[in-house]
Amino acid sequence: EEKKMENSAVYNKDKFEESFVRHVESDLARNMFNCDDLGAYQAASNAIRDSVLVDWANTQQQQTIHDGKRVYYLSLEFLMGRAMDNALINLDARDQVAEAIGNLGFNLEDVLEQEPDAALGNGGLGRLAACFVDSMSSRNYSAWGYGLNYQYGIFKQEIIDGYQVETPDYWLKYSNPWEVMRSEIQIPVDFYGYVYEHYDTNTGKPKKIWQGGERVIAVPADFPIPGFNTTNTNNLRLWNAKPTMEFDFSKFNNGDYQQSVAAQQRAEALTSVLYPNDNFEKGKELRLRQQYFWVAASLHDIIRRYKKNHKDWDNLSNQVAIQLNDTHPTLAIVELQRILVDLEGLEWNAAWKIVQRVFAYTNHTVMTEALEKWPVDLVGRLIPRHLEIIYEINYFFLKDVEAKFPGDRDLLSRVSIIEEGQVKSVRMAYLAIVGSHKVNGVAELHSELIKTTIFKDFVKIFGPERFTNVTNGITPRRWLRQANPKLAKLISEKLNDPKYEYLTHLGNLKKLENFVNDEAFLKEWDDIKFDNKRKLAALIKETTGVEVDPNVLFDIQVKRIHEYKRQQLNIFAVIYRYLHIKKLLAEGLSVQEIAEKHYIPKASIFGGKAAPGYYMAKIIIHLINTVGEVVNNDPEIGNLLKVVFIPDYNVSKAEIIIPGSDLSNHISTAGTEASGTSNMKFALNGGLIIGTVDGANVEITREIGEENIFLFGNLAESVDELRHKHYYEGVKIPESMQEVFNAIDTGMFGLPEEFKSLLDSIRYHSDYYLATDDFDLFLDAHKKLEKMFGLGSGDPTHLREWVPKSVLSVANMGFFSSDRCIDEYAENIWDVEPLNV
Ligand code: 26W
Repeated sequence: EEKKMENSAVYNKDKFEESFVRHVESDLARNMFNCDDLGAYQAASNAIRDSVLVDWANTQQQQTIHDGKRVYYLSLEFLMGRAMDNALINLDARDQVAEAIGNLGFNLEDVLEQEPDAALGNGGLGRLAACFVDSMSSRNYSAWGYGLNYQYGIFKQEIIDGYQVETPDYWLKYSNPWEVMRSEIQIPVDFYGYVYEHYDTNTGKPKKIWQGGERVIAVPADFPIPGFNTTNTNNLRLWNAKPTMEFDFSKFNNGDYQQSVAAQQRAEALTSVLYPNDNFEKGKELRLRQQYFWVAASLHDIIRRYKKNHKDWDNLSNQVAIQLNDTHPTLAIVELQRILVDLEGLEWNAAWKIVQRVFAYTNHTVMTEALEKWPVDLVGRLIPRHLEIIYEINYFFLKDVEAKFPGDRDLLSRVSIIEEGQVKSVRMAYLAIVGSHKVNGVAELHSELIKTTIFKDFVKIFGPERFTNVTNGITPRRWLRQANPKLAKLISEKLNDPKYEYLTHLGNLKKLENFVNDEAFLKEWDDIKFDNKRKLAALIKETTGVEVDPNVLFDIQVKRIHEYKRQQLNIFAVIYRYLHIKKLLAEGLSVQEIAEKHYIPKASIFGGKAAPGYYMAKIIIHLINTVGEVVNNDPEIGNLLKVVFIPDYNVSKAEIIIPGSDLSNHISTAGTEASGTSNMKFALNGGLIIGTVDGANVEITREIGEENIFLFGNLAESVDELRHKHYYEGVKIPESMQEVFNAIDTGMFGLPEEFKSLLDSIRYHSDYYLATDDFDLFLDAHKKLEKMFGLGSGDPTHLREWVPKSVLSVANMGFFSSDRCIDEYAENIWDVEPLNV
């Protein structure tokens, strides 16, 4: 502890101020008199980074000396959000730095606001990877993340006239103090070209040689990942694509210098943009190029590190565990086989056994439109040798299947890694399963579903042992301490835990149950919620212009817009509510009477991005906005109902929105949401959930108790039958929903044609996501829960019925820490233990 104070500027105000000024003067080349908040952010970040880098260097050195097994988490997305506040929290230096920054004439909150989000991800999968790197550092594992350093993150969303408009997110407008460029590391990655056979005089055998046609250089940007309450600091390595210095001399000699330079410049385009699709596969060549570039560079790096101390390839899986975050990095399996066979001269079978022991694959979706398939032609052109290896892997695999299940031609064609369809393609999920020793789903229900549906045949072939479950988790450092400092503090006081150790032992939250009858405590708890709602109301006012009263029920749905997540169900219910409030008003009831007897005042709050090419999702956004336009401008309705769409939902906004929720919606069609992770974030912040029996909602219910969550809707096991019924007997629209459709069709919310295809997908195209089957159940669940809410803060019903549920939710969320989740991966999949540096 004392040493900490001596060594590091972040624990010593005077030293921090000195360091800050030095960074202003020498890094920014400014002086304190013209240093604005942005300058202060950069100088402060640099000063904090200096401390992080000391821990980082020590950690890496210790890990190298120890020479134990390392974990490599390959993810095409890391949705990190802001780094500065997180670093201060994990270093336990926030108070000191806040004071030092104050002494220098700045306000920490304002300074933190300057940092752009690192939004290098789409949604759940990317944010999960970010929570995981936090937990891997905090739990003292030796683990690296590998990804791409996109110059453009997920697009920024503006809402113009009620429509989503995308603008580029050039997040590196100012230099990024949190990245360390490693220009000295330059890894060549080849594309295209051809394969030839060469007689190897050493072995007397023929050997395959791949002669690449185009070369790009991979240069890493490293992001230190400090753990909480430990000096363990891992590395997140994100690759940049750079041109080679090797010019095309034939072009050059032909006087085509311009073109030669232009071709070079294209290299940088490789890592320029994150693909904005979530749960939808669109086989674009540049995307496959990104995947191979990233995988080849990462494996080269991993193998280079291994070779420094090791010669025996059989030992590779004792030193290296590689986790594939979905199928996006599946080519790593092929690349490692190529390295071992073609470059290191191992025999095929020996190499393949090593490969299988090294890799494990996490599946995040059962939706078939999201499963990656790459046309054989494209793969063969881009990476010709890899296509040959894929064919060979498939050949040996199918041979084994044939030996195990002789004569089952149907089975062979069902499980073949190559799909013989209209466009012959590589099925990446099958390749990932065949090349891994473990495959996991991300919540119990999901892990069961993949075994009985999309991967059923593989359970038969490899046995159930290859398949396992690791229920997702979230980091309580960001999602409680950082997002909700007041609640985190109250908890630390109640648990008698001034050092916030519960943030790494989240099961300790259980002790909050002791206070569930303590009225003063409940009041304190509710006051914090009210305060968070005020902050959220301010964000709403600032981003939409709409004023919402923090006393009303905040009913929130924020997540990517997708038909399966059913924002349409939610907005239909809002319209239904509006129509019925209007009826009561027309009958002469006052707003007050309606609030007391029929519909409690509430604000329906939405947010989330639609993939730019997802037509239906964009219609849903438009409908939410036009409903808001009508409702919010209705002079009769007072605060009974407000409808807002917060533009550009991202990690930083989530940190404000989630703590301010009374109720959040996780209402996917049963069986479609693999896990969900925002459900965990909301519950950990004392919001109640209305949800379907889907994904992690099931386990959340088990942990917090079914009286503390509002579940509704048809179960996953009924979905097939209901779809079948819709298809053969037609869709039955419930009366309640018909009222809503009539209102839309008569133009209450703008031109009905604009919403026609959304309504038609339900009434004429089989209602695939079962909105009609769950609508009345959804309305019923609302009726039930609204009684319990009472009339918000101060109301005795509210304090007696609602707030205790909020406390009990938080008290029982310990299981959903990503620390637990990472420990499970470590024990059951990676076979690694923490290393105390
Ligand atoms: C190839 C296009 C594409 C892009 C992204 C396909 C699939 C994806 C992701 C796997 C989608 C995703 O983010 N899935 C979410 O993963 C979360 C973390 O496990 C789960 O909590 C969500 O339920 C799941 O939708």
